[in-house]
Amino acid sequence: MTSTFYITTAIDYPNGAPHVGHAYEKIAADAIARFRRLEGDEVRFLTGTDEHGLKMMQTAQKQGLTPFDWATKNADRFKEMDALLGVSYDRFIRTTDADHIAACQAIWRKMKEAGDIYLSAYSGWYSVRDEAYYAEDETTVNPDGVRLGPQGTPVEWTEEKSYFFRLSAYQQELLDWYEAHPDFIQPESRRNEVLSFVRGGLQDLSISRTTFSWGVPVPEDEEHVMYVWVDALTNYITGCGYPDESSDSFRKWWPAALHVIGKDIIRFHAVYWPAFLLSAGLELPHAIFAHGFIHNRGEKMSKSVGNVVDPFDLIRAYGVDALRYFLLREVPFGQDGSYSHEAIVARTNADLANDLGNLAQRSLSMIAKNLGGALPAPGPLSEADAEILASADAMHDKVREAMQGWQLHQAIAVIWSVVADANRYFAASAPWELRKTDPERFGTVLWITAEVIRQVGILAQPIIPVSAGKLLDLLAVPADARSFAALGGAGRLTPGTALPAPVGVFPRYVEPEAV
Ligand code: ME8
Repeated sequence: MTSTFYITTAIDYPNGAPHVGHAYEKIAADAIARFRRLEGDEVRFLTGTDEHGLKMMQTAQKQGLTPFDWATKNADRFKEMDALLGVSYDRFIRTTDADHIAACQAIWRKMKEAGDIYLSAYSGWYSVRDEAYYAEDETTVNPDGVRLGPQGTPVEWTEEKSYFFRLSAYQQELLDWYEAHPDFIQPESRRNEVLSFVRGGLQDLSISRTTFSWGVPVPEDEEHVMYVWVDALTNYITGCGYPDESSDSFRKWWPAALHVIGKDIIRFHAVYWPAFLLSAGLELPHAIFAHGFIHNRGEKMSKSVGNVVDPFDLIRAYGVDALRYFLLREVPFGQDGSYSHEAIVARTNADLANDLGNLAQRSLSMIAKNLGGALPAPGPLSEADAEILASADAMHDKVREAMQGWQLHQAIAVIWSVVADANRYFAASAPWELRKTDPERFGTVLWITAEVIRQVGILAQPIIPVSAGKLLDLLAVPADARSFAALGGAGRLTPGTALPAPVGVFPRYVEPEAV
């Protein structure tokens, strides 16, 4: 029986070009989406851009563009990045899309009907220059007695009409939900962080603004636009058919199986979002996974430091699959990780070019040269043959287990440990000697090696889709025999199959000056 799996990423602020952190999240969500498709699930994968808010408006003004044109220009860059990375989304949502505006207004009305939205006043230290409110402890008083915000601009005590969401009413319901659904917030460290925040008490949330207009108008009170997070979070339900709750699409996909987000926005997703959904009478997503941050050589990336890594540069320098492999293998999913040229070169050359690439190249060339390119038939299996075949057959269960906790790096480790075993098996079997001394064993060793590579290729598709596809092409695995259903004994390579001439699939990275 196939099940449905609806996965989403955060929607990025298109207030500039994408950086490697944006790329990382999309790659990870894409790997999970591809994994579930290969497991046989029906998958819907949503990503997009979060286009409203004061900052978007301000930057657009500086560029001499309308906010919408500025957002479009950058949203196009995000789409271009996704296309290059092979991000297999089903919809790229923009929060300026007409159906999204309708969805935001619909959920707002539901929350209002539930008695959870009320008009009051928002007060705080307001900087006209920054167009932002600051908390008392973010301000300082200078020697002239002028109070300044964190950017050094003067602030005044200001009160503004604002709609509030009765978040305080949801404290217990949220805590009960977290307790009843221990996997709702992952990883564990983030769950604990959210639990202690909510236990500390929740204050009502200001959810509208009157100081700027670049946002979704509040229904029946167009002086206000919605707080950008009400608008942004709602994308997850717009993306599957809301507000038409009785539509086939909404009933099929909602609640989402997984929201993949970064650790900095866990509170919005694990506290505000479920409270909005509860208020609107909608079901809650099954899980929220917060990944860590990618740093540049251990340092936080920031525009002012000038160390922001451009994903387009990385793709050009290393290739898409090397980048995908590196980020997913090197960074334990849920923890912070670091990017450096040396680390990506080391991974690419060791794991991809040497371990998997050479094994494929050596074994397939032997078949091409000595057996006319036809897959040999295995003879009786030795203990070593049976052992490596059993390890290959056992990968699927282990990978699946790792993926139950979204441990992508662990899933890759399982596959590459079999690659390492296969290399040892190949070296110990010394097929280059068997060729003359024992042709039957020669065929057996090559068939076994090819069969292990087939299973590695199938399982590696979510991680390195293009190269894994090429590897399976070299083994003449038909398109309909590449899903996980063909793993293990179900899809063994057929002796006698004519293989295409082997070509290298995983190029070694060579420093440009060394070429
Ligand atoms: O937060 N490493 O947008 P955003 C890894 N629009 N991930 C990173 C990162 C880094 N260095 N920097 C950012 C927003 N991210 C909102 C989301 S969702 C309804 C609205 C992640 O463009 C970040 O954690 O600032 C978030 O998940 C995503 O990139 C978009 O960040």
